[in-house]
Amino acid sequence: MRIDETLITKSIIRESLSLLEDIAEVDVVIVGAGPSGLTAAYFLAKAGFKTLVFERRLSFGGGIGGGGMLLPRIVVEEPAHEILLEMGCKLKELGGGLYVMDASQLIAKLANAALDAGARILLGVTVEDLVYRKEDDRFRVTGVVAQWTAVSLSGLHVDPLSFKAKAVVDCTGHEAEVIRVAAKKIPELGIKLPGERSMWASRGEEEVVKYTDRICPGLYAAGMAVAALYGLPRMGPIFGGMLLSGKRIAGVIIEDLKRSS
Ligand code: 48H
Repeated sequence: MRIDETLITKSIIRESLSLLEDIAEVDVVIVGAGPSGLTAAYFLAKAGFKTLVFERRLSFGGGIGGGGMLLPRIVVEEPAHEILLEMGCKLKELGGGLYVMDASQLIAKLANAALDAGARILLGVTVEDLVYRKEDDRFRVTGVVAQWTAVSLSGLHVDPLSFKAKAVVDCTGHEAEVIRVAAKKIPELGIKLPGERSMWASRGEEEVVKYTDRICPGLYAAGMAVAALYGLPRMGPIFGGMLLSGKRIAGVIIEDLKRSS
């Protein structure tokens, strides 16, 4: 077989530009491809919404790959295990409603489920700002401002691009990076962001799901970003709360978008 280098170059450029043009306007932008972001992407794409995930790193999974202190297993509890069974994960029952599974399998299955459902995941892109409007004295987030992570790291002065979305979800984990931007740039929202509290697994798991919701029109949060936003306890390497938080925010957004259409 004769491989034409020019064809490789041209097809990558053509297909990538066509993708970028298509994602300039989507239904939902999810920032962060960790467990909460991938689960939210799965449920949103499955419901038929045009869903785009921006991930800063060149890999997905967020904190899953680190397991517990780098030991390659994670724990998940009922009823979140049902999401994983639906995705074809192998779980080992521990009793008391707890299950243990392989961390790399969780990353692969979550990402695969989101992609198969139709979500797009763009790796190596950092969301650095928001786009918002003030309408009738209310603030509405209408998109994100993103930059290639390599460019951000280089320190070069390169202007970013904006991506329009009806809903933007902060799934950036402990740092709650998108909410942090909103707190700084839209002080009228009165966001405090106290940061997560010390470990208390059962309370952390329950509360992270309970507090998962819309922050203001167009802006939502799931996963550890919710714990950082409301000062909830951390839970360690148990991931049921992250999955259920991702599923819950998908449900909230689906209702909001159906109502506004
Ligand atoms: C693009 C970004 C940006 C940005 C960050 O940390 P994550 O795994 O987040 P969650 O909330 O889905 O899951 C948290 C879980 O992994 C965890 O840490 C738990 C349960 N801890 C408990 C405890 O006690 O410690 O994933 C966030 C993802 C990462 O992949 C980041 O690279 C990415 O978001 N990210 N992507 N633009 N500005 N900031």
